[in-house]
Amino acid sequence: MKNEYLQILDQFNLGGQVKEVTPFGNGHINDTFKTVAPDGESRYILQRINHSIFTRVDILQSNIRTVTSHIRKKLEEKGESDIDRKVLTFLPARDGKNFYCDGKNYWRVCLMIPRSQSFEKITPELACQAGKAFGKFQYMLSDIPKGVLQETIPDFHNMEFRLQQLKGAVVANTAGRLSQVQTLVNEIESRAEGMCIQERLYREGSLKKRINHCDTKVNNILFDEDGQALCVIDLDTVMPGFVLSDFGDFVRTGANTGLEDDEDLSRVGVDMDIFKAYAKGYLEYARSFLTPLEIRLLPYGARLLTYMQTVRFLTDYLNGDTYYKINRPDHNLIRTKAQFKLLLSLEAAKEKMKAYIKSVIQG
Ligand code: ADP
Ligand code: GN1
Ligand code: MG
Repeated sequence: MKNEYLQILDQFNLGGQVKEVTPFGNGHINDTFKTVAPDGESRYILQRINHSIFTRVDILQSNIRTVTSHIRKKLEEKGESDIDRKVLTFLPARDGKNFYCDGKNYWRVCLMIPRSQSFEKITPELACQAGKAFGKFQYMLSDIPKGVLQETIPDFHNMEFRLQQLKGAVVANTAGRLSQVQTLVNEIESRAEGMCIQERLYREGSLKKRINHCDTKVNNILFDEDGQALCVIDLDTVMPGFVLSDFGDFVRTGANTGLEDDEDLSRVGVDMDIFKAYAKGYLEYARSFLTPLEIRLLPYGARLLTYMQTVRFLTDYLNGDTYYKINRPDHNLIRTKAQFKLLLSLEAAKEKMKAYIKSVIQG
């Protein structure tokens, strides 16, 4: 009897052989596997989509199809070489759909990008490459007409909504943890109004929505053998939203001298070299489509996404850990404290960041 994963793979038109399937990557949300052929080659990536988080798998996969074919077209128009390593290729299931449901779980398959590597640890060189890759990604998607892509997680990076969720969690106090985190709740509340600027500007008509990746971590880029960015991956959260998401979330994840769940808060702080390298790379493409207001808001974006993640981890802690995978009982509290410490460092570095962005723009 074949194992579960090989049976799932049978539902896709692979073309190549598969001997075994092994876990791959370390995300918080989906489960990723790579296939191994009898000759030892890994040709396919199999993913179990977390459908309690992505409840509309049809919308999710249709967004991904739109995004990958749009990018492919752009690369072809530009006459780029090696396109199959610069954009993901998803394989249809035997029934023609771009995912397969086994009755319980949802699965998808894409081609493994050959001779690619990904990095968990960042350097200024990689940050600059990542900035270019995410800037170019947003640029290539900037002409997708409004309404074509839907929000795969409604209000995903909407700060007002995330604060409402926290409020709900505080009132419900489901896990009985509120008294332990009251000081953090107060710190968050005192910053709340200032952190909802984008939603306000949008209502006033001075900020528009753009297509964002919404999970701009360095490990969501594949690099070639020489460390040049090849391809942006992990497209589940590509959706319309506010532009600061992709700048802010990279600074939050990449320009932290500590870990996202560091217990030693003295290690957590902002790494200005990474910030500068990412900003420089990002602006190389993004300056052509960002408005002066959006450019001015970039350092704020770093604080915003870090604040938002503090709110999200704290909400999950108060709710009794229902969203993020945890590996110890107080994992979400540790994450909350580390994010908050990073926020304090970003607040302290605000003027330096502004000055740097200005210097890049003035060239
Ligand atoms: P998640 O972060 O949800 O686990 P990803 O799509 O980011 O899922 O995949 C996890 C890791 O698997 C990536 O960081 C990358 O190292 C590797 N990976 C994913 N897709 C590919 C691909 N098509 N080719 C090569 N490596 C891949
Ligand atoms: C989740 O899938 P992963 O681990 O890259 C989350 C992000 C958070 C991140 C916190 C769909 O991302 O929004 O920023 O954890 N993704 C979703 O590290 O909620
Ligand atoms: Mg990923």
